[in-house]
Amino acid sequence: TPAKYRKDYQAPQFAVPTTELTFVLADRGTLVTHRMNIEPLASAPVALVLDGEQLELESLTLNGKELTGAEYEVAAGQLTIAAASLPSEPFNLEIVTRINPIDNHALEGLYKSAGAFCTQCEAEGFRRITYAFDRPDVLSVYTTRIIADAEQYPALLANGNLVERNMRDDGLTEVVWHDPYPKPCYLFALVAGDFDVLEDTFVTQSGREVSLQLFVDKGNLERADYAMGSLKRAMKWDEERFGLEYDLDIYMIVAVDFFNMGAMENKGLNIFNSKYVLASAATATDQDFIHVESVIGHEYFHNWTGNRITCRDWFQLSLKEGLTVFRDQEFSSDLGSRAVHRIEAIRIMRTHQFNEDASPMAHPIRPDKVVEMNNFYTVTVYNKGAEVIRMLHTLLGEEGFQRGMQTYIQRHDGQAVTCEDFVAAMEAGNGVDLTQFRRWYSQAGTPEVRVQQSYDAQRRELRLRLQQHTPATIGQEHKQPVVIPILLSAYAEDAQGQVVPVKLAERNKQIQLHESASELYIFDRAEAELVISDCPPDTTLALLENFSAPVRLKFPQTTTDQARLLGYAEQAVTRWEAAQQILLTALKDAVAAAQPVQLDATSIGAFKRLLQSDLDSALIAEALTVPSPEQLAEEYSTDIPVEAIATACQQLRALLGRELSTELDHHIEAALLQNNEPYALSQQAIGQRALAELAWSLRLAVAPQEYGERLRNWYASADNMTVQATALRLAVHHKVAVAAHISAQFEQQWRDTPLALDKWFAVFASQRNEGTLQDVQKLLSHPGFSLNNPNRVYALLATLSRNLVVFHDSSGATYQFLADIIAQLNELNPQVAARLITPFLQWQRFDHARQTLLKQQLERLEALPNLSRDLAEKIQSALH
Ligand code: BAL
Ligand code: ZN
Repeated sequence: TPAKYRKDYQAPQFAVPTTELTFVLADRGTLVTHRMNIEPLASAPVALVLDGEQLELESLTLNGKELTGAEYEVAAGQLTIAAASLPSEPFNLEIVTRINPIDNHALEGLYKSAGAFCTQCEAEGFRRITYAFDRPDVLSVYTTRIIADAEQYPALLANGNLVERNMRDDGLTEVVWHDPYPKPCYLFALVAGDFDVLEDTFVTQSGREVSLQLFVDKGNLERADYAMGSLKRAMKWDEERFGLEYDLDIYMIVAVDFFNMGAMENKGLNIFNSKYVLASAATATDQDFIHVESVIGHEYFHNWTGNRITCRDWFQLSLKEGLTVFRDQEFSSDLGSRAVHRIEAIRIMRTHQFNEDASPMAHPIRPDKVVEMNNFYTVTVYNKGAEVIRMLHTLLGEEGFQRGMQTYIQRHDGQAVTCEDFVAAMEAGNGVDLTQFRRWYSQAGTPEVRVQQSYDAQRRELRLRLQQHTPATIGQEHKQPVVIPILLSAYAEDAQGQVVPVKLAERNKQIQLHESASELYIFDRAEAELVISDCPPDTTLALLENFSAPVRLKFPQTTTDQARLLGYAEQAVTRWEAAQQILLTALKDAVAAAQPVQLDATSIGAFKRLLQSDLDSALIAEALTVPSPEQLAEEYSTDIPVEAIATACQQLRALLGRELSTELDHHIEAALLQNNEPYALSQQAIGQRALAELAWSLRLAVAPQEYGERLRNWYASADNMTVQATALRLAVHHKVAVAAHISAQFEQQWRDTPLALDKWFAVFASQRNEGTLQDVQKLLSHPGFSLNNPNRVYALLATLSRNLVVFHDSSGATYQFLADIIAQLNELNPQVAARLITPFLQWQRFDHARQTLLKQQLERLEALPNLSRDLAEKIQSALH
């Protein structure tokens, strides 16, 4: 499988000022006519090479004259017209191909599912529609004509503005769309179907009225309101925070049930996985609502960071994705609880991104080598990419960051550019030098920062010794020190015994004040020493506050210090962090000693006070959430002790459940009372439900049967999916006697609502016990399940593959089961197959017996006939 390298980039040799596409839609034989107006750019004549896959070429016509077989060649996914057959002046090329949307289960290019046609072209799907310059740096103005039966497909949509809609003599309808903004082909979109439409308008800050249309499957209108509201909030927020206004007269969103990704930012015509559009209190959880808002925002924000300014090549994906994730995170944080959103982002980094950094597929946020681009839509490119943008924001401040953004947009609007261009714009907008900062773009792996502190009582000096080191990753043996912004603060007792902040910037010139409530130290060498003078004894430090850099911090602290931060730190995220460190340390100590988990009285006292405090309920719940086995596993680079991890996590939940029983029972009673009030999506109500879930889960870990009736009442009296799904999960996971009853009710109520039924599938796949695999095997033949639908596969099978304890069952049965599934998906939908294989890749991090079993499955998959590029790249990275 040939790889592409970032260093080999070459500018395009042809420009395509305009493109006309005509589709005559048919299930098996859609006819695509692709006319390009092409301008040669090279000084000498060169061959014209177009990408194309799974196409039937009908004709090829240059300046009105059909080319003969001798003038072009079709081979290995490319169509080549010899230089000698090309004019040196601009020319027109017309390509007619036939494609088969209904048998397209890979869901790339044009496909038909659930009665509607739709497209997915990013990254390289357009080449499955027609032969094309399928690369993001060839921008063109598109006109799209769709010919179809309008009775069957009343909605015939493409990018831009509708310019014509006519009935033809043959009874078919012809529509023409024109998008005035030049775009790469990955942003092309077409939809044809029969939908219900929710319509609204938005008036931009300059007074233009934009028509908003949201297309959903018939009968789903009442589940579309929240998405529409989210879109309007996103449009307003981008004007207010970034000064960016929408640029077309119409913005359309279509929700479809078969979609590999979350959503796609096609110009003026977003296509969404219905999971991120449809939401009502009855069918969606609090988390679903939050995700709808953030994904709607994310795709909308791409209009500037992605569409108006796009990527030069796919190695630059983080240019648009890291930046747009940062923007959607800020959107959610400005509208909701900033601390809770930050905590979710930190959890994703520590569990999933650190995991990827420790795997053979580790890559820098700007990869250097790619076999299958679809494999690089990763937590590294997206989420670590957003953390890198966030560090720039921390270093430059909000004003400086916005100055850099303005420079970026002024310089590059309408262009396809690189991550380097973005960093250069940030430098120019601020008059700073980011030379060393650029290493965040080129180095893979998670840097480790070790900090040791010592106190000299006589001189009243606190000394900090810092070291940083980034472990080797495949292809990158030696790493350079990176720029690590460390947000920090310090606390000590005053004369009255009150815990008060200690200002560090007054005590060390290298530490600066910062616009957040923390101070800032920039650690950019392999080693450094900080001396804090005139420092009170017993000062407690909070380091790397707000997870100010995507690094692992190794900073041993006593529980006294951690309890102090938990009780008194000014920043909510720091309090959460302190609680989590107490829990994580208890887990690691128990695993290391092969002893039951213990917590000291100081920690328990701090947790009790936390539960009684008037802090945001959501934050209390986050603080007391026992780290997952998956997160704990990331603390071990090799010989991950699977069983000991599972046991420790379980014991810690039971320990908290026992020690905090009075406080937790109080929250369980409050949860039952909350059901008397109608569902509300306020921060307060969301927080109360989160805290209720925590309270139930900790108490059920101690005495599952004691709570059975109350749990059933909680379920039965709920008017919303959040409580229903939580009660179902708790009942099943804790094997409460009422579980079968609740499960049967849930299945009965939601068997015809696939997105709701997905929650039921996921509950069984996320159990942490021996029967889990058998349950999942049975559910494969449930009438609501289908391997063809990515959402079903993610709910049941990706959930299983991410379930550390069950996936790594020592018998190897889950390995075998999932490898069988992956082999089937290899034929059906390689992108989805490649997502499921992720946990196999880290075979070297487990004991010898598991290594052998995992490797066997990888080798078996490697030998598959028709092994997809997606799987081949990942398997080969793991085995060779
Ligand atoms: N561009 C692919 C989907 C997304 O990140 O918005
Ligand atoms: Zn995106």
